[in-house]
Order: sequence, then C-alpha cells, then structure tokens
Amino acid sequence: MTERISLTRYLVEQQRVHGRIPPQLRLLVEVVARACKRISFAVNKGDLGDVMGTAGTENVQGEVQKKLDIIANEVLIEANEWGGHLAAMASEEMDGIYVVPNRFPQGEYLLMFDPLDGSSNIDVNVSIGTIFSVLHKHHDDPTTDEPVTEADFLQPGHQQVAAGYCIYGPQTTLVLTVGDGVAMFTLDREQGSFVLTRENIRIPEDTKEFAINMSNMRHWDAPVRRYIDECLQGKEGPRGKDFNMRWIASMVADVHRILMRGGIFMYPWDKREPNKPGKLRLMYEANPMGWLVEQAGGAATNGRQRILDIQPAQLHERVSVILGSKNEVDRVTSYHSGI
Ligand code: AHM
Ligand code: MG
Repeated sequence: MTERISLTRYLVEQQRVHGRIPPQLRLLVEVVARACKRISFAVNKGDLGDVMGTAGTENVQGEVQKKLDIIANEVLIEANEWGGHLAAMASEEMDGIYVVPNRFPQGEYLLMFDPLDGSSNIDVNVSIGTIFSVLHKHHDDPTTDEPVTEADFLQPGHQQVAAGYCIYGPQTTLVLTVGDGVAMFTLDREQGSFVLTRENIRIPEDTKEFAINMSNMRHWDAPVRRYIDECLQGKEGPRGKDFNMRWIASMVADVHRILMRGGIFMYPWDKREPNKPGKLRLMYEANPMGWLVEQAGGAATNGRQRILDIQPAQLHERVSVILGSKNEVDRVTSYHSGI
C-alpha cells in the first residue's frame, strides 16, 4: 500500500527535517485546515442546513453578504482565537482587524483570509473556497511587545510565511505553501483528515488557456485588450495558435485549474471604477495566490509590478491581478510597458 502522508505529518516534517516552520506556525496551519474542514461540511449541507441565501447585511466594501460568508468568517475566528499562535486576524468580511481577546494568549502571527471566495457561486453549487495568508506580527522587530495594530498588517506579500486556499468542489482540497514549493492535500471524509496528494506542483510556462470576465472587455485598458484580442485571433493571428477560455468566477477554482494544468488568470483594472486599482483584494486574495503561483514556477503582476512587491497602504486595498503561466504573464506585463 502506498504510504499516506497526512497534513499533520507533512507539517511536522517541514518543522523537524527541513527546519522551515516553527511550532506556532505549524499549529496555525493545522487550525486553519481544521476550520476549512468545518466550512466544507457546512458548504456540503446546502439546502439541508440553514446555510444558503443572503444574510441581509453588507460588508465593508458594500457587498451583500451571504450566510456562508458569515458562517465561514465565524468558524475561522472561533477556531483560531484561543490557540495562542495568533496576535490578530483580518478578513474580507470585517471592517477592521480582530485582535485576539485578552482572555487568550497572544501569538506572533497575523492571519488574513477571504473566508468564502466566489460568493456568487454559493447558491448555484459551483466550487468556492477559503483563501488565507500568514504574516509575522512585527516583521522588522520580532522581539518588540508593542500591541498589534492595523499598520502591522501592511506588509508586502513577499513577507508572507504561509499561504494557501481550500477549495470546496467535487473534492475538498487544501493547497499550501510555506515557501518550499506548493503541496496539495485532499480531504478524506471517512478519516476526517487531509492527505498529501501532490507535491512540488509546477505550472507549465506556456499555455493556450485564459481566464477573464469577457463581459468587461469594453472597460479594459489597451494592453489587456491587445492581449485578449491576439488570443481570440487564434492560429490566424500573431500568436499562431488557438486559445481556449475558462471563467468560473471563483478565483480559488480558476487558480486551482492553473496550478493543475497551466493558464493565465486576469482581473484587470477597468474604467467603470477608475479610482480603484482593481476588483480583487491585495492582502487576502492577490498576495496568497501570487505567492502560491510563484512557488509553482508561475508569475503574478498587476501589469506593472510584481504583486508580492506592492507595499499596501490599506487593509482592504484592491489590485489589478494577472497571474499564472510565466511566459503569458510576462507577455501581458510587457504590453503594459509598451513593448
Ligand atoms: P468574492 O470574494 O466576494 O467572492 O469576490 C471575488 C470573486 C473572485 O473569486 C472572482 O474571480 C471574481 O470575484 C468574479 O468576479 P465577476 O463576478 O465580476 O466575474
Ligand atoms: Mg474573494
């Protein structure tokens, strides 16, 4: 029988053998995975549980919250606040940061998450997921015991110490990086544990598949139009090959496909909201996905700059996102500089 490696064993080995992650970080990832398991069961119940439909509230970005957005947010907070590994959390569904209450010990890490990504797909039984990113509380001065503030979260993505997502699809799959490549774990529902199913995931450098919401085409900037236009011309155009399009409208599912077989994903800036840099959020969507993609040999930019080098100015900052197969991302990025 092939040996089954659980998430716990994988993390213990990362800690013990590779010396890559300290015990608190290992605990943190395990707790996030446990919370994802609970969210997976709630998602799975669908209409049989009281989890579908809208909650009648809006989040800080003015988006209508679904019941599952709120449930997933609560599950992640409850699971993580008492373990002593975290100082504070931030989420797409909360206005400000959530500092671990005084009744619990404070840890060294900061956790950011989009508790339920792809909310528009919840009610139609299409894959959704949880995205998370972990930073060190005081990156520049780990020894200080200054109380944690929102400013501590404003670190560029290259300072992440762990990032990943859990996709609730036909299978529930956790995809993780702690800076040593990308590993994938599939939830074994009978055993109740995540089992390592792929290691060292690599994204092919070339692709014939793009993912973008084409209905926004008329609002895009010239470089993005040019790239998609050339793809659409297929064999007869300058690219000399036919392209295929996929758009799931859940970033987790689109990025998962890219990690499995390559492709390019774009949610670019558009003219409808000229003052917003994009739709997706830097801290808990673009940064964790950008790091995963880079760790798998792909690239992630906003058209002009590497996503992981962007210095955030706000917690809920938005960003234009272009990520996936390296050669395609480099091409779109070069179009932005007029090449
Ligand atoms: P959400 O976090 O509120 O679900 O929004 C983010 C989602 C992404 O998962 C996805 O790529 C995008 O929004 C889809 O947007 P659109 O509905 O414009 O296609
Ligand atoms: Mg999202």
